[in-house]
Formats: sequence, structure tokens, C-alpha cells
Amino acid sequence: MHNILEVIYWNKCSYEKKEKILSRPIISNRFLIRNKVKEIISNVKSFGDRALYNYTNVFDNINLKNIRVSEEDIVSSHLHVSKELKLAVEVAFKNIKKFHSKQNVGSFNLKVQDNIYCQQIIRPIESIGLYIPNGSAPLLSTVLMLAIPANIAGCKRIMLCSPPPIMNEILYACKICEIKDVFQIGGAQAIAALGCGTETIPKVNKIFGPGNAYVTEAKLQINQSSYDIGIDILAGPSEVLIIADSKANPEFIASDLLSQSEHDINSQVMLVTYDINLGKSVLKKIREQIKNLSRYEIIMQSLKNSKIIISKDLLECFDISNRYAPEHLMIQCENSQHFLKYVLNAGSIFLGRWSPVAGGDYATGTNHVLPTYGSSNVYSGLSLIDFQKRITVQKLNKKGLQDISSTIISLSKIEQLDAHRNSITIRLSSCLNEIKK
Ligand code: HSO
Ligand code: ZN
Repeated sequence: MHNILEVIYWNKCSYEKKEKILSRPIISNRFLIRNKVKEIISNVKSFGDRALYNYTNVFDNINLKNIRVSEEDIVSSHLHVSKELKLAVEVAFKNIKKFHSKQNVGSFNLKVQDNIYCQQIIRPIESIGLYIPNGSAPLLSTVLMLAIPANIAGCKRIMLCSPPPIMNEILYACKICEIKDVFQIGGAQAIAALGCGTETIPKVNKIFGPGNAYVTEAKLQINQSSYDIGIDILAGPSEVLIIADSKANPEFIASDLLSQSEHDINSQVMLVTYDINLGKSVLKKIREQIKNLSRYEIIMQSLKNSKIIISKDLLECFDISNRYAPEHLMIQCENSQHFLKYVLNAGSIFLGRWSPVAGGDYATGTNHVLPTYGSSNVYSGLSLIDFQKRITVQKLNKKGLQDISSTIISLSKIEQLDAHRNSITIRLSSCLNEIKK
């Protein structure tokens, strides 16, 4: 029978085959998407709100009365959500706030040499735009992941865009995070509005949040077209790589692989183990569990991108994982903490059999906006720093400048920048004059 996930014997593969196995699914229609998004941005720039009403009509099939969600709708959202949801949001909120508050470090004042002090101070990014997708899965947890660090950082204005109709659960998350500016606009047009500004939606300094290929492309284009607008990391389809030893629980592993594969047809999930028997048991459990899952079609598609890789030993599993640079890395081995030292690249790590990815997705406190597509070899998941700027400060007194002047003069001579040198020598002469007086 055809395996639901391809099984690969790592050491039988050529270098090229290995590269191919670890590559991500190619997102098709890139060129088409690029041109379409270009057109959308240009129209939003030229026609403002009018373009937004238009696109919402065409893409979402909704005749909007207002772009802005009324304060009343946000304030009264708690009346329309379950008690269960309120309790869940409360716990998740508390943990996410606790973890991200701990990231509030980075300011210091240092004496670098006598009479010369250097400081680093932190300031919030003033206005930010959050994008919350609303397609097949309305990600209310993403509201928490973006807005909580923004609030801790002290961002003054938080704008949130999401495609209509916005569910009460998302409005409730906005209410809990004290977001008052909510706009029912989705897709590339929402990113264009946040990036260019319209009559109703103000232009922001930085745009955050995941989305489909159009949203991602729009973020890229906005970022490229202006120096003063930032974007967060480009979060692609979810992925997980699980490293497991012989003692791992195949039922748990199957459930974790399935959990990330249900996000998107382009999601990719990998099991890396030296134990072929574990691999076989996991395949069996996947077949059993998948039958009962509502997103069966999506999962079947994403499993086609996915693999079980059989390595020679546990350490080779870590080599493979580091080369892959996963968004989520699960270490389902005995004494998992011990293996942290072998991890070089990963967005977020889940240690041991009792730490499912869904834990971090919702409630442990870590951020679930993480680098995908192998970019965890250079980027990190979202954290407080992404909502802040670090500004450096220096203060020299007269003696400090005198002591360091020869160094500055020497370097400016080599660079042939004599105005730089003058700014030093003028001060030195002024010191000499003072002494003469
Ligand atoms: N696993 C996703 C985040 C998420 N999961 C939101 C459920 N809701 C990020 O890779
Ligand atoms: Zn998830």
C-alpha cells in the first residue's frame, strides 16, 4: 500500500536528493500574485476608502456600510462569546503577558572608558498595524500574540485589520487587548491601506501578522517601496520537525504532525528518527487519527509535502534538523533537555512528550509567529524587540574628548573626512584657549 507519508532512508540519498527532501513546497503563481498586488496597492493609494469598499465587494462579496468597526460592537462583544472562551483567553493572556514582559530588557548605561559613557535606551514603535486572517481558520490567538507585546512595548496606536465579517471572538480578543481601532478590511488591500493610509485607515509605522500569499506579497511590496515602514517576519505555512527516539509515543507524534498539517495545503511536517519501527507505528497512528479530522482534505494535501526520515543515530537527527531549520522543533526523546545543546536553528522548541506544539500555539506564553521556510537559520520568532527601537546615546566630558581625540583624528584622516576632524580640533583649541586665559 502507498504510504500516507513518504519514508526516506537518509544515508541512501545523494546530496541533491537530501536538498530536495528538505526543501519547502513551492508557492505557485508568484508572478501573477505580484502583479495583482501591485495593482491593488496602486488603487488604494489613488482612491483610498473607495478602493477598499470596492475590493471588499469583489473579493469578500460584502457591501460594507463602514470600514471601521464601531466601538459599541467591540465593547459589547463579551455578550456574544461563551464563558469557556473567556476563561481560555484569560489564561492565555496571562501567560503570554508574563513571558513577553520578561523580554523587556536591553536598556543600559556603560562607562566604556574614563569620562565616556554610552547608553542604550528603548522606545516603542509609535503606530502599528496588525493583520488577522479570517479565512478557513479565524486566528483569534494571533490577536493575543501581536497585541500583548505591542501593549507591553507601549505602542501608542494599534490598528487592526481583518476580513469581514469579523467574528465576535476576534472582537472580544481586541477588547481584552484594548484595541479600539478595528477595520473590517482583508487581503492585500488591508496591507495597502495600513501602508499608504486612506481617509479612514491611518498609515502605520510597522505592519505585523500572517496571511495568505497576497497579504505576504503586499507586505513585501509596501516594505520595499518606503524606507519608513517596517514589516515583521514573513510567516509562511506552518511546519514542524519532530526528532524522536525509540521510546517516543507514536500516537502523540502522529497527533502533533497532524496538528500542524491542518493549517494549510502547503504546510510541511517531518519526523526524523533512527528507528524505522517507530516510523511505521507513527504511520499507522496517522491513518487512524486522520479519519476523524474535519480538515481531512487540507491534511491529505500537506502530507504529500511531508516525510519520515530514517537517520543512522540520534545525533544525525539533529544535523538534519539544523539543515532544515524548522519553525517548530519537537524533541520527543528521553532526557530531551539534554539535547538542547545540539540545536542551532529553530523558531520554537517543544521538549518532551508532554509539550505539544498546540501548547505554544495558544497558551504556554511563547509567541506563535515564528520563522518558516528555513528562515529560522537567520530570524527569530516575534518578541518584544520587534515592537521597539533601540537608540544609542553617548556622553563625553571635556577630559573624555581630549583622551579619545587622537583616535578620532587618525581615523578621519584615513577616511579623508576633514570636516569630521575639524569638529574635534575646534574643541581641542577651545580647551587650550581656556587654559591660556
Ligand atoms: N501554528 C501556527 C499558529 C496557530 N496555530 C494559530 C493555531 N492557531 C503558527 O505556526
Ligand atoms: Zn498551529
